[in-house]
Amino acid sequence: MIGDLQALVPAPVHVAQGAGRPSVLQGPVAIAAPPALGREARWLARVLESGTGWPVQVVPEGSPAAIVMASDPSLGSAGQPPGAYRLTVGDGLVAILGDGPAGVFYGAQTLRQLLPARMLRRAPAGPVSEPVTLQPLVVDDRPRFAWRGVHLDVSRHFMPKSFVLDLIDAVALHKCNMFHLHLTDDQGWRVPIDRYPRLVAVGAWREESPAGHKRARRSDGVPHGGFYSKDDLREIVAFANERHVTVVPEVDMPGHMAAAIAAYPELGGGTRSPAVWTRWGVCTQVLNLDEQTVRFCTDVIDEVLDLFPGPYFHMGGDECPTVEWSRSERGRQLMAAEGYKRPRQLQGWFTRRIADHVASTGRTLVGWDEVVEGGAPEGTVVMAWRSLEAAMAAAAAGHDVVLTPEHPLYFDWAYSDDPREPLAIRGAISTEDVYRFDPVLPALAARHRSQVLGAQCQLWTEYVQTPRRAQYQYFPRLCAFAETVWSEVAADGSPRDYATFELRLVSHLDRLAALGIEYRPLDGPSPGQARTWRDGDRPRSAPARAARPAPAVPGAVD
Ligand code: TNX
Repeated sequence: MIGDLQALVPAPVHVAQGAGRPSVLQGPVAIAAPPALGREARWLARVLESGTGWPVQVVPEGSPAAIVMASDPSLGSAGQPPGAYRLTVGDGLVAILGDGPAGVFYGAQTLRQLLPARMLRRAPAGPVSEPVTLQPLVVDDRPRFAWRGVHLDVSRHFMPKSFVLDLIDAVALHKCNMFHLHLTDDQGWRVPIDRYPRLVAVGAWREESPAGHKRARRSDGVPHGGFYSKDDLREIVAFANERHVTVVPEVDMPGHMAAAIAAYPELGGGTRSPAVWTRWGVCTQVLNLDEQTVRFCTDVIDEVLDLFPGPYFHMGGDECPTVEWSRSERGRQLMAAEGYKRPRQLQGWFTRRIADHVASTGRTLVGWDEVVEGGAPEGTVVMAWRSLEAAMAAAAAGHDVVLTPEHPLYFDWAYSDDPREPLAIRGAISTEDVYRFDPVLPALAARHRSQVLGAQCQLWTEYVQTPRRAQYQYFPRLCAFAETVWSEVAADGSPRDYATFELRLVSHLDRLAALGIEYRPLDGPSPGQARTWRDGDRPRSAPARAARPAPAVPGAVD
């Protein structure tokens, strides 16, 4: 039994031996739930039936059932993020008590992890599954942070909808609850906007991409692109919603807009010939500050918010060079009219225009930490990516903060300096580095602690061309991340123990395998995942051993 308990990822707050006889699950299974938990009950019935082949039925509360779901608001407490639950196994029963639907959902996720890993498959592998005996136990659990986020960049490389859905499923299995979709950037626009059809007709496609590392300045000559339909995005939102995941859409502005400017050149500064960008990095071409351009942005936001009914809108705001503004007539006029001394203040002007509009829709604005420099309006949630100091500055300025530091939460970085690692933007961030990260920054004044909503891991996809490669970059780092945002640290403040996490992780990898997730093995990439060396794509910091030519491995993705 202890083996099973140790293998729960993320670790629950408390697990104790339960009372009574073991509980045996076998088909047919009934799940009793009140109407308010119908969605959670039907979801569990579906995944259980798929993975076991047992007929699973949802029945009204009070009916005889092997699994019972109920809400008990006293499990939660004021100031505590929703999601607390108690899972009790014993005397033939599995009882899932939650603080509400979220808690019941997480209790059900824990139940899935108590079953053999093969039951996470989408159909039974072999004859209908044998009965499963569960030893008596009580799991008491609750989330540590409200924002347990996973980010995906679908601009640099378009990722098919099927992959996005599978990823959201895995995000929910790990009890994360925010999914940040980076929908637009210099290299591709992925969300259709009816009022501006050229955004996808033109902006979703680029002629080619860098080959190897961007430093090599080579191109692959292969067109790339794609976009979701509005119904695809509605489906993604509904799928996430069923799993207690909120989708946060990002339309990055006023920088990172070359794809939109390629579609509508009048949005730009006219200093470069407009084209969907085919390089990686920071593009000096940005939105101009004309009133019509602000109008374009608010029009786009209206259509995006129609698709994404969640409480947040992310306006990006990162890496916006001001050279075009300083040189433009409009930029100079605005600076004089507003009495600005530095062109960076123009970004503050732009942010406030967007913020006013977002506020009028009743949503909360989110931005990368650069928005603080120009002066972001009160109430803006800040994602601190450049440094922990940026997080502290944002908190000191009164903002709620989500910690997204590039080290160790940028999963586009390589896992290690091993020359077999597939080509990555930088390195290295190990699963252990992620595990050791704690969103409670020791240097943050106690009075600002409650402004830390949580943390988020990012997958930028300049060097991540396929879903297989994305899975490699996420897993198992995402498993470690989930524990930092979900699981409480010891009451005495002692650091988390990576060795015991790794023991659980080894069993947890069987679950990922059953789900078909091509994670990175703990001892390094498999031959099919390892990189093939090509001229010019060696990382600059590659150690001497990289000089030895690696074998040409068929199936390597870059
Ligand atoms: C910085 S993080 C960026 C992205 C890149 C990423 C690569 C942020 C807000 N901007 O545009 O993709 O680095 O790691």
